[in-house]
Amino acid sequence: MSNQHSEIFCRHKLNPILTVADWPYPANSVFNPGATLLPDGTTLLLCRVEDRRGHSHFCVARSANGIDNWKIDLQPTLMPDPEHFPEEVWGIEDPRITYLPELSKYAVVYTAFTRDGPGVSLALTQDFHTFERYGIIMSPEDKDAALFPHRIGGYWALIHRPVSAPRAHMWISYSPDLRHWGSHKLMLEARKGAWWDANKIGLSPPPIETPQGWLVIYHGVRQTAAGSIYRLGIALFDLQTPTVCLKRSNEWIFGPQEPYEQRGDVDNVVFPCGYTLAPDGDTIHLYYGASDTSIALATGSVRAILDWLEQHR
Ligand code: BMA
Repeated sequence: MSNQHSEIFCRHKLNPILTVADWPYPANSVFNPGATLLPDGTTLLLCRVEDRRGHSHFCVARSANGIDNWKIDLQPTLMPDPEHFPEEVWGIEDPRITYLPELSKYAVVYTAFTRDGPGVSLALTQDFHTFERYGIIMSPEDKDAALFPHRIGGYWALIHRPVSAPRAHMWISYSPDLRHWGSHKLMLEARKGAWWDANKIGLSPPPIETPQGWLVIYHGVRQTAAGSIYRLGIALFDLQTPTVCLKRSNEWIFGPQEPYEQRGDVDNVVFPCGYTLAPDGDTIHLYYGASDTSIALATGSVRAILDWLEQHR
């Protein structure tokens, strides 16, 4: 069974594909990138860069094949702006990119590290040079958020992860204008007890639209005597009513296995914030942070993931 799992997402042999050694300016680590495919086929990663104070900002890396020859912005692309957005006082983290055809803009939903913990912030951009900040859209403690690419039933929809300690589940909220959010509904609950996804789960990359439903890759956090283990599972949700979960995997599909995933600033973490879908509509490139230290790539097939989910739900 475990051999089958490793076939769902196949690690690239050049992993980790980006590390702080590649960076054009001093930093501590680069990880948890958002991802998108630009109209000319270029892969764009919006990388979380942690500086040597422990504060994070974003920096763009571009590559023609999404694997190597990355062109990295020579300066930080998006810095926290605590003067105008006080919620960004301790940095910005974990960007998730969704292209919104209705606005011809990319939405970047990210974590603002506020004095009271993480909150969810939104910025729009057309070119990844200038950003239109919407500020904080979900108050702390909340994170692991991304937008759906288009309105559902006339409203924008956001998946996010508020914390109601000691448990944390995935919720969905709706907005007419991306600024005012309501109609909050529970979307997916963390399991209990010994499960790999007990007590704390969160969205990983933005939801993937398929004919069968919204395919969601989420992380489960298992607390152990030696620390947490971050692993990935999948679930499928109804296209019109994404609060309805059609299928959920019982087993995780991807977890820390290689040395660069098991050892780093935070051990035993695989944390994808973005994917790109090839023009064939099936080949998925999943970009993930490994141990809060570097960026790695795993590839898969959406069709094969859906088949596996059918067999393992
Ligand atoms: C989560 C987030 C991620 C991080 C992970 C492991 O809560 O803060 O940014 O990769 O923990 O440290």
